[in-house]
Formats: sequence, structure tokens, C-alpha cells
Amino acid sequence: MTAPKNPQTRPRLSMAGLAALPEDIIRPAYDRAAVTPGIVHLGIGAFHRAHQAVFIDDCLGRGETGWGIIAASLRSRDTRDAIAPQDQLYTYCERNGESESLRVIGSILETIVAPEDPARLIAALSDPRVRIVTLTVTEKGYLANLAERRLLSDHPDIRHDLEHPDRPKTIHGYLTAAIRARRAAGAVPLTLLSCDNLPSNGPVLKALLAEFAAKSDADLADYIRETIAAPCVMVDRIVPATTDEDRAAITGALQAEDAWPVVAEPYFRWVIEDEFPHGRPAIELSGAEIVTDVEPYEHMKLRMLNGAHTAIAAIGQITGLATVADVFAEPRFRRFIDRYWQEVDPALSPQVDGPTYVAGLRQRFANPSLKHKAVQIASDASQKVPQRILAPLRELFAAGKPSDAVFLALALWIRSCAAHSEAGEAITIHDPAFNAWEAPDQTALPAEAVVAQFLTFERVFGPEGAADPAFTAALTAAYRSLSEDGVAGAIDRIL
Ligand code: CS2
Repeated sequence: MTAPKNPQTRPRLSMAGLAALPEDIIRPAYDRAAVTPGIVHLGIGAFHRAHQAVFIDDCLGRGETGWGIIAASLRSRDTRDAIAPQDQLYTYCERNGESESLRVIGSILETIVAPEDPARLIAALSDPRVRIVTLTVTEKGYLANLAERRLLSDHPDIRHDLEHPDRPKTIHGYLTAAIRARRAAGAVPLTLLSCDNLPSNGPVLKALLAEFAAKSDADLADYIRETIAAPCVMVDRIVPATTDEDRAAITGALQAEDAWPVVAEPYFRWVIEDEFPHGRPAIELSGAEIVTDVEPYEHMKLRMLNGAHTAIAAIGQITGLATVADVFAEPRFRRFIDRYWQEVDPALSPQVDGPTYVAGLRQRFANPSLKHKAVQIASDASQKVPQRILAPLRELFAAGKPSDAVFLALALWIRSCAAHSEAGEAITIHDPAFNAWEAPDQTALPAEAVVAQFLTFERVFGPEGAADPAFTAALTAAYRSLSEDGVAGAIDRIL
């Protein structure tokens, strides 16, 4: 964390200091003491604090005081350590090019570090006033084989949670403990709102949870299937990790130290299926869209934004370009991403307007003030590729539609898993699922062998990765071109 320049003259952001902040800083205008918890959030990263927590701050400002947030981290204590001494306040900074606006958010009432006090989190989830649990625990937090949508039953944390239901580690352990306690106490059933970038996130979460519960209590598993609402959700806002420079600049603008601000782009979207049997805050008044079917929006976002992000992150890792904006500033790479979007468009529902969304993405990816790092997006890529790139690719290929750029995107991910970049720098891979798998040595093996081995990576390709020889041949050709001609050469060949 960055220490403020003059610690004595820069007080810490706090309730007592709100009135003294510079005039242009927006701050909670509601009585925080009157707010009661209605939501528990699991996974308190920057994204939650720049998205759902901002919507809820609006709702509290409109007088819906029953929807305060108790936020939990399932692992790290960083966020709690930073914002608890600030009365749980933090700054939300919206940044577009040169322009910037700052707003202090007050919707988080308490932060829990689950491993320090599992009982406190179970108690919060079991509080009868709480009706909604939102989640941003990233793809790997679901402990699932996403290609086949099943629980990783042998994962040590899943085993731990089955053996120690009163001090769990995973979302499944916590949610099951709370659902059991609420059922026994006659509290209203929870509504679960997965805000992670997974297809069918609500039903997938519910199925995994029931699969987990069934291992110890078949009756509870039935109760989950029959009673728990888990609407599908699409969330959209680019929120890079906060840097030390961000902290210093925001502390300067506030004239008060904020140890944990968040920085995001102005764009946002929150599309949710209308399945809230026990109520919800009126987030639509802040622009959330309540719809009957999220899938068309979810496909558009996962396949266009996230798919392109994963391809750009791979280019960054291989070529040494650090940020999305850096990659996007190269005309050749931008033309490649344009071709990618053009090819993926037929794999979207006719209900959504792909070209308009893409026009927005071009602006968003070019935003130089965000500094969204390739290495951040490349983390856990093996958990992201199936829904972002492989799913549309398989659909396009089966329908005989053009897919050269999408094959190349998949091959780029494979190439980005090699030991070295094109300049010979070591590539660090932050992807536990990938690191636990026996990856081929890309410098020692011919293209056919590298691709054949990748296709056996079941958590990405499913059990029948190499079942279609034509698909294998197309992927091998794309990968060969990358290894022989480099990223620039391979892209030039398809443009
Ligand atoms: C990104 C997402 O890190 C990643 O994998 O693709 O976090 C992306 O920025 C968000 O989904 C945008 O809504």
C-alpha cells in the first residue's frame, strides 16, 4: 500500500471526515446508521466494489435502507484491512481518457475475512434480514469442471468442506451451511446471484450446490433444487486492478487517505432474470435491466468482450505488450480483433445488436487511462477459454461459417502457455488449473503433437477434445502458423 505523502496532514477517509472532503466528491447522502443488511456478497474484489456496490449505494440513497451489504473475502484479508479502518468507505473513481469523477461509496456495512471467522460468515448468511447473496468469486471459485459443468469432487477444499461443515472454505460449503440453518430456522430462502462470467451462471451455481449438498444430505439437495432461486446474470464493466499510482492520485484528490479505491470505466451493464421470490432492491432505477432471458446478453458479452479480451491478453503475453490499450493501439492487432468480432457475430442471438456492442467495445478497449493489464486477464485463462472462445468456435465450425480468426485466438492461448515470449522473456502463468496439468514443451515438439496434447486437457476441451479430425486440423494449422511465422505473421496470413 502507498503511504500518503504527509501522513500527519492527510486523515484517513472516514465517516467523521466526509463533510470535509472537497466539494466535487460525491458522498453518501443517507443515514448509514439506519441501513440494515439485506445482501451478503462473496468475493469482495475490485469488480464488486465498482459495480453491484455502486448500484446498492444508489438504492440506499433512494431510501431503500434494508439492502446494505455484508461483504466477505474467502481468502485474502487485504480489502478488509484497508477499508475497515475507513468505516468501510472507499472511493469509486470513474475514468475516461482525461476525465475523472470520484464518489465515496457507503453501501458496505461490514467486511468479513472468512478463513479468520467462518462462523461469522455463516451467521451473516443465515441472518433472516438477508435475502440475496451476490457472488464474484471468479471462474475458479466454483470448483467445477466448466467444460462439463460438474463439481470437482476430489478437490481438497471440497473434501475439507464435506468433513468440516461448520468451518468451510468454499462457496459450496458456506452456502450449504447457511441454507441448512435458514431452513431449520424458518427464514426466507436465499436468492443466489452469481455475477461471474460463466454461461448460465445461476443454474450452474445451483446445480453445483445441489451436487455438493447431495454428498451429505440428499434431502437438502432436493430443497436446494426446489426452493432456491438463482437467476442468470450478465455483468459488464471493465475494472482493472487498482495500482499504487491510483491510490496516490485519489488520496491527493480527496485530501484524505483512501487505502483501497477502485478505478473503472464509465460503461456498465447489469442484466438479470426476474426471479426474486423474496424481493430485491430497485436496481433498475439505476439502469439495471430486468429481463426474462439473459442468455442472449450473456453470450454477447462473454463471446465479444471476454473472448476478445482473452485473445488480446494472449497477444500481450506473447509479444510483451502490457495492456489492452497497448495491444489495441497496434493497427494489425486491432484489425485481427475486428475480424474476430465479425466471425463471432453469427454465434450471437438475433435478439441482441452485436455491431452496436462492438462499436462500444472499440472505444472501451482503446481507453488509455484504464491500463488494464494483459497479465491480469491472462490469469486463469484455462477456466475462461471454454465459454469465451471454444463455445462460439464449435458452433461456427459445425455450421461451416468462417472461423479463421477464432481458431487463431484459440491457438494464441495455446502459444501464450509456452515458457517464453517472442522476445525470449519467461511467461508467468497464473492459472492453477493449467499449472496442475502436464503441459507439452512447445519448443521441443512439432505443432501436431502440441495441439494433440492440448486437446486432451479435459477441463478446457471436455472428454472428447480430439473427436473431430477437421477441427483438430484447423487448430493445428493455426498453431503451426503462429509457431513458424510469429503472431504478426500468423495474423497477416488470415487478414
Ligand atoms: C476480463 C474481465 O479479467 C478478465 O478476464 O475479461 O474481468 C472483464 O474485464 C469484465 O468481464 C468486463 O465486464
